Amino acid sequence: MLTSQDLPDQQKGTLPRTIRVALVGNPNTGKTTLFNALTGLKQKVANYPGVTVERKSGIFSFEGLQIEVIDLPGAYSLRPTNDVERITRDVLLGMMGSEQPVDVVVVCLDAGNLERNLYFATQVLDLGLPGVVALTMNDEAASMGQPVDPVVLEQHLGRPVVETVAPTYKGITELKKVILQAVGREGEDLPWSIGEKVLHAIEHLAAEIGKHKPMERRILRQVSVELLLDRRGTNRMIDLPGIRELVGKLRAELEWAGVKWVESESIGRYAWIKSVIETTRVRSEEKFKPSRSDKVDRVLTHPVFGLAIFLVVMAVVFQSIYTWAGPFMDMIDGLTAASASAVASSMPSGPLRDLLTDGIISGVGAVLIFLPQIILLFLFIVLMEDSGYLSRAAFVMNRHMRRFGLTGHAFIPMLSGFACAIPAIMSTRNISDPRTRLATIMAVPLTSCSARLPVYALMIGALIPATPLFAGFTTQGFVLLGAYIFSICAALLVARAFRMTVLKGRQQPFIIELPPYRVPSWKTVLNSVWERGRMFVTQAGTIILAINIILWFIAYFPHDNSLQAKYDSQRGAAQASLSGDELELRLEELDSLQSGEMLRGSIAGKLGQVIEPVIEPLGFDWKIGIGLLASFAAREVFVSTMAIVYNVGEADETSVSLMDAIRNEKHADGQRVYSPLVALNIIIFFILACQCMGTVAVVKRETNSWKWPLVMVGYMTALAYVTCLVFYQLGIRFFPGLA
Ligand SMILES: Nc1nc2c(ncn2[C@@H]2O[C@H](COP(=O)(O)OP(=O)(O)OP(=O)(O)O)[C@@H](O)[C@H]2O)c(=O)[nH]1
Ligand SMILES: [Mg+2]
Repeated sequence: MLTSQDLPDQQKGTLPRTIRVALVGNPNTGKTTLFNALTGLKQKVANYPGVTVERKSGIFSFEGLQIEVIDLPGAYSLRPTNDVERITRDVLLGMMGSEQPVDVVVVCLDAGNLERNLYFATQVLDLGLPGVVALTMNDEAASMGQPVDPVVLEQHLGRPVVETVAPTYKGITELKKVILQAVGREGEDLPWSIGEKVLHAIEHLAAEIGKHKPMERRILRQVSVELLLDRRGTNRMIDLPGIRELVGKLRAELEWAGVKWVESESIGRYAWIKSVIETTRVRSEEKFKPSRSDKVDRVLTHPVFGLAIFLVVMAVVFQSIYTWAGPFMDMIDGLTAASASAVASSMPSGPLRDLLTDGIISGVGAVLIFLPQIILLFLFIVLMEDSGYLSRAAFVMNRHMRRFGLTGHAFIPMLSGFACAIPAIMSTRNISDPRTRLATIMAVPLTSCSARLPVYALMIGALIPATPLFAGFTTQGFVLLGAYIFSICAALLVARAFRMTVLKGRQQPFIIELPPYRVPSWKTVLNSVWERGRMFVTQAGTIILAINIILWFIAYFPHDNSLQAKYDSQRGAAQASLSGDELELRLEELDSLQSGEMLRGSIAGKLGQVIEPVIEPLGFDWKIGIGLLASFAAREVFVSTMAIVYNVGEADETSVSLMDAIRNEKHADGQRVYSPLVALNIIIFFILACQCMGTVAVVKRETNSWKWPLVMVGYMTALAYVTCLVFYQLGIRFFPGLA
């Protein structure tokens, strides 16, 4: 095994204190899986291209040395076509602010896609940085009867090639060793040729740029190739004095000489790559098996069957969220109630006891009860992502997305929006057309994120009957599916509205790589579900807890003690004149009247009443108003606020669940507050309203301006209000049975 003592002297002397290593390669080649295996971190991995969109770094130590690994977004070329690819280029060329250039670059090569992968790999190796090649997915290639021989590949590339299967840690130690050995060893040029005339032009240009801006030779060469050959180039060096003119002149000269400069690079590289590939594929005893993926794909990407299958998958997902989560939810509910009554019976009555039972235990419990549903939702999302199904769904949806001015690329952010809008908005970086990207950013916050799920689940659970429909599906599952479909439709329509007005522009072609189907790795699945579950619980235990405490205070104070006396005397009167069930009922009624009156007098109650006139036409009363106000902090807070508002923790023997409280809540005139119509309207409001500060912040960051986040908040608020108003007003006229 190699230690720092084994290194050659000249290398030891120059060894940096921390060795910086960049992981690069085409999208979906296993870079992040490798990164996680090297560093022990848990960055997101999934089986579709474009998962990583930011540079992420982590440190591990090996043989007494510190090694910093940088995981980069996948790229198809060093001539970037979108922001994600730009990051990779900038890191490799040391153009990332004040960041030091990397010491070693590890190129991931997917053995199943060697030809395309080698295109980018050779571009990177041409930079001359010390390089190592990680050959990934060779296990898959072997099972298809087409493994790649790493030894032969190593001879061609002139750099060490290590076969890795990161999900099982195969080759990781070997890779670490090879990385250390590579430090300080610049790579030789690869034996392919771009053509003499083009080479000459590149050198001419490099010399000219070098006069204005001294740079390392390899960077200079790279910049010159980019300026000369990339017609859509975004490199700012073009603005150096005289360079734009020189580029024009050199191109004209090449054309004059009959040189196809645009294709010169790809022709040269692919010619060489072909010769490499012919010798690296091991002719396996087993015959090459045509992939089963192709047959499956014919069905899953079929315009009609594909769409039908997608809808069935979604229906199963949302019905299972109800069916499977039920028993676990009951368990959490039971635990919450038990702990509230345990606290209540062990403490004297008073504000502190009320705070603990009503504010903390039942508030946080009301949110935690939805943990099983969140976990199931994430389980399904991960399964779709890691099996490779997501790209197929995007492919099927492309033709439908086009009608809305988007492409299939926008589908992935929209579907990941079911988890959370923040990473979904970041993943729009994969969309290269800026207008399509902005329209997608504006629309994604409408897709139904997991923070909304508790609100839907509460409303549906309390007010939509679980009438069986067919084959195990119930109305509840369908209303939930409907909420998600509604959110997607709203997002698409909004995108279309933007694309037809302020973000008008031509449609870009849609190209997506369909990754091979993979059995999702249980590690990825567990990781992702665990992380999400942990986040949800942490949030319930911190932010939501804090907001609950504040809410409890403003819902409790000013506490009018004379009210207590008034109701106590009425209770005394009832006890003297009534008995049995009648007495029980009267006492319950007095309890609810008292808490209603107390809440009405509290700060929160006053706030709710201030906005009541505005929300009354939507079918919402002032208590719901308190919930709406509070949910601007975080959507889940709506649920815990309702628990506080309806005094759910009231720890006596007849303690009721939040759903029962909602079902039984009445206006002063005895009318029920909640009807199925009101429940649906609350769901619609939560789909459309912008109630997430995190989203606003990420839109500000991604668009680099305040304009777009403000546009987003404005249109979402208006859309939510107007839609709910129209829905409710039409509903009470045409469907009085639901009202
Ligand atoms: N069979 C096999 N699967 C692998 C291997 N390495 C990674 N995977 C799987 O390949 C998929 C893609 O892995 P990622 O690590 O997300 O790929 P990436 O290169 O980071 O992708 P982007 O971030 O989208 O560029 C996941 O489903 C991994 O579980 C490997 O060596 N063999
Ligand atoms: Mg990645």
